[in-house]
Amino acid sequence: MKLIIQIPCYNEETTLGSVLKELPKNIEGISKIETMIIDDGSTDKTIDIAKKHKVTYIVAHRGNKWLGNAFRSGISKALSEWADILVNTDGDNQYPGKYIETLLQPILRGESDIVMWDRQTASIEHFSVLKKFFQWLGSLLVRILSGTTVPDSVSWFRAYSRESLLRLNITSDFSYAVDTLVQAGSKKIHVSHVPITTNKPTRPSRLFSSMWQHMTQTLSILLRVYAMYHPMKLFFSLASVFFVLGTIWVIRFLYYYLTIDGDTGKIQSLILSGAFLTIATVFFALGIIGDLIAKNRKLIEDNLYINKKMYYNKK
Ligand SMILES: Nc1nc2c(ncn2[C@@H]2O[C@H](COP(=O)(O)OP(=O)(O)OP(=O)(O)O)[C@@H](O)[C@H]2O)c(=O)[nH]1
Ligand SMILES: [Mg+2]
Repeated sequence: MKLIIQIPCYNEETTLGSVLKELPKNIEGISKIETMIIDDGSTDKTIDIAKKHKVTYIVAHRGNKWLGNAFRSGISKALSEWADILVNTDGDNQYPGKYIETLLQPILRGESDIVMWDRQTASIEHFSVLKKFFQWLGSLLVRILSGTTVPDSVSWFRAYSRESLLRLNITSDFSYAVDTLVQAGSKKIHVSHVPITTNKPTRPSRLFSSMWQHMTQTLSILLRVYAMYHPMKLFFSLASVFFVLGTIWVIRFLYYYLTIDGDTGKIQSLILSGAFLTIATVFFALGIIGDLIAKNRKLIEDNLYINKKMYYNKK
C-alpha cells in the first residue's frame, strides 16, 4: 500500500516547513509514504522549502490556477505514481499531521473510500457563535443535498482511496469541498469521518476573504453541482412551488367566478396564476432536459472511469 500526502500551496513559505516536519514517516499497513506539493504559482520560497525537506513530487503550475485545479493536478500525479491512498492536507499547518494515521484507518479496513476529518466546529474556541451556526447550517445543507452523513463538509483534510480518485471528476476551479461530496453521494462512494481536533490558525484563509464570501461561493458551487447530478429533483421542486401557487390563484378566480354570478373582478388572480403556471412549466421542462443530460453525463463518466483506469494502471 502506497500513500501519497499532498499539500496544495499558494505562498506557504512560512508554514510549509513545519507541516512537512510533522508528517508521519511510518504507518502500520502502509509500505511506502511519499509527499507531494502542488505549487499554484507561488511567488515566495515555497518550492525551495519543499526541496529542502526532500518532498518526493513537486507539481508546479505556471501562474495561480486556484485550488480546484491544484487538487485535480494532484489527483492526476498521484494516480500516475501508483498511490493507493491520497491524503490532502493544508500548507498553513491547520491540520496536525500526526492524525493522518487515524484518517487512513477506515480505508485500510476496507470500509470507506473517502475519509473526512471532522473538526468538531461546535467546540473550536476561535470560531464565533455566528461562524459555528453557519458551519452547522452549511454542513446540514450539504448532508441533505449529498445524501452523505458528514458533520463537517468544508474541511480539506481528507483521505481518498485510489478507487474514489478514479471515480471523482472535479469540475469546480475554486473550492472542490462540496463538489466531491455531492459526487460521492450520487456515485455511491462511501464517505466516513473521524473526529479530530484542529491546530490554532496561523493566518487568515487565503481562499476566502470573509465568512460571507465563503458562504456565497460554497452555496453557488453546491447548487450548481447538485443541478448537474440531480437536475430533476432540483427543478421539479422549484416547479412544484410555482405550480401550487398558480393553482391557488386560479382556484380563487374560479371560486368567485362561479359562486358570485360570473364575477370577473378577480382577473388579477388569473394573470398571476398564468405567470406562476408558466414558470412551473419552464422548470418542469428544465428538469426533464437536465435529467436527459445527466443520464448522458453518467455514461460519459463511466467511460472516463474505464479510460482513466486503463491509462493510469498501464503507466
Ligand atoms: N492551489 C491553490 N492553493 C491555494 C490557493 N489558495 C489557497 N491555497 C492553498 O489551499 C490550502 C487551503 O487554503 P487556506 O487559505 O488555508 O483556506 P482554508 O483552509 O479554507 O481556510 P482556513 O480554514 O481559514 O485555514 C492551503 O494549503 C493554501 O496554500 C490557490 O489559489 N491555489
Ligand atoms: Mg487552511
